[in-house]
Amino acid sequence: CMRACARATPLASATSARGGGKNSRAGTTKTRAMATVTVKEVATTPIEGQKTGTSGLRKKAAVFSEGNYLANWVQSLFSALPRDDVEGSSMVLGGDGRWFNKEASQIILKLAAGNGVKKMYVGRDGYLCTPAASAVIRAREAVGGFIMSASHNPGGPTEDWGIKFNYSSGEPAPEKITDAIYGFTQTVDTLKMADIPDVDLSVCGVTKFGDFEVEVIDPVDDYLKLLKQVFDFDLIKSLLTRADFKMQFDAMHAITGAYAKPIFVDVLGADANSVVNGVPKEDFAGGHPDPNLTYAEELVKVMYSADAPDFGAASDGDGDRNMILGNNFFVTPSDSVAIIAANAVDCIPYFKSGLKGLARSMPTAAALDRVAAGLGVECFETPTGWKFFGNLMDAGRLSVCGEESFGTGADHVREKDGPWAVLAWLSILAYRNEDVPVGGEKVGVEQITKEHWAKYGRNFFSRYDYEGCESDPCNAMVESLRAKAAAAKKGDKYGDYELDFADDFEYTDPIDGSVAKKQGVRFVFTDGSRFIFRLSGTGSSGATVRMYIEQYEADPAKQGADAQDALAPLIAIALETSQLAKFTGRESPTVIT
Ligand code: G16
Repeated sequence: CMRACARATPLASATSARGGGKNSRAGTTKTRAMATVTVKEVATTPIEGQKTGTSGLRKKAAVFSEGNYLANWVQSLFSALPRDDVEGSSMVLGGDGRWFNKEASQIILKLAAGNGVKKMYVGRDGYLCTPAASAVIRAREAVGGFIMSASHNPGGPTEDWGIKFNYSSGEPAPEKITDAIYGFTQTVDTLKMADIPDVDLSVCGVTKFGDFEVEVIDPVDDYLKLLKQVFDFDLIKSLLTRADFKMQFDAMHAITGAYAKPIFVDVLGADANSVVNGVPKEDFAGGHPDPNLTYAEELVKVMYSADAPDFGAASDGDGDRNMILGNNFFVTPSDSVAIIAANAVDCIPYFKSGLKGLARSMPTAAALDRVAAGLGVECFETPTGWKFFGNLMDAGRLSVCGEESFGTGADHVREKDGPWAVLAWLSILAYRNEDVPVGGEKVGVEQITKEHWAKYGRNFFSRYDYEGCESDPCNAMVESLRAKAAAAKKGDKYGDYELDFADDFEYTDPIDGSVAKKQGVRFVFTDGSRFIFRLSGTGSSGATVRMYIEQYEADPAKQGADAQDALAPLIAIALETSQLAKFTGRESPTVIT
């Protein structure tokens, strides 16, 4: 579907100015000639608070769509990147299809052209799920890419919007870049906007403006090609086409709707009804596209019914998170990554020569560490945020990693990958059921998980989220926890638990030596049990407190307990130590995982 459309904008004859430059009012412009595309220098003024969080900049959509809010950040990004990286480069643009992405795409394209980018690859309709964006950056050898998404946060004019930049290996920009962007947002005074018309993003093809070109690409192609290299599609197809196997994938009206039918149904032969909520909507149909037990309630209801499918999965707004369910059974993300890692070499061709290493974020339960020990490979404990895995992958020391926040992935891309996690589980199920005749006793998600616990032990885990709190009392609570951790001593008693150590997690990147401080206050006990508190870095307003609880159980007779029951004493201790109710006024969490 190539539509070559060469439209060279005429050279502007002069570098005329109408009040542009440093001290001029926002909104006035001056033009200057640049190759064959005219670049306007639009005056702007810095906007407060454009600091990147755990994953990009996230704010209310109304904030982003107002004035130069987005343009200021994007211009600051171009100013922060080395000139040689930007000039003449290729970049990628896509997003989760939420409200304002269409307008934002046009703003970003004009700024890209104005700042010297030569070529932009854009997913059709502005669509690219986050892992696909990472795949496209790598496949097209782009210098980086923009992902327009506030991830699992709701979308629409009154909800959230977000943007992040991934660098040339396809990974979220490291903090040294995001810090530099923030620096420029505090002084930005000029936007370099190419004077080009809006580009039709609804049709694949190339549009040229002088030296600058925009190529609209199919959002699925590069990514699907990569997934076919990673997995044994014939093996997965043998499972999905069995008459006695049923799956349900819930795209939550978000971006994986654009991927689920082409991949699961069209290529892998799943029944068309196995994809639900599969059409991406700008407001996610009013839903909260966060695949957890609270927000993916439609899927949870089906998977906990009498007639439940064998396998259930959901993904989030931008397709990087995943939730895995079996028939009346939930797999915690911490267990999920451990089980995938334990089975990867047998079931997934990409890993057939072995795993280089494993990694999890600090609050993620340590089930993965036990698999790493069993396999004899390194296991890294990083701060929350996928960006911390990238260096390890680039250095060839990490194959599979995951986070308790429903993120699972591998080094085929540099993002967590929802569809990949689903295909990984389907690969394990297909492998385990290869010799089971149709109508026979199939091996299910629950059996695979329980066998894993029996072999490695079970790391009971739960996370409590207190969403939409006021920021100041939450900050005060974290400060008080820091003080308590600093004063705590090895051997201190917390109920039946004996303290091993307490600290505020700090990470030194083993590859580049960069240090990330204040990444979560943790109290770790001598039996490996832990509780951890940190504030979310992905909200768009207010504060969200996350409390993480973990306890190891080696005895198979006790592994079947409900996690909330098994963890109740430690939860009570964590709530008491933190004085959470007193600080936040909250008696109960908004989400329990
Ligand atoms: C982002 C990051 C993840 C992180 C998650 C939760 O995910 O990419 O690495 O674990 O946020 O972060 P926080 O606890 O700070 O809210 P996503 O899916 O929102 O991009």
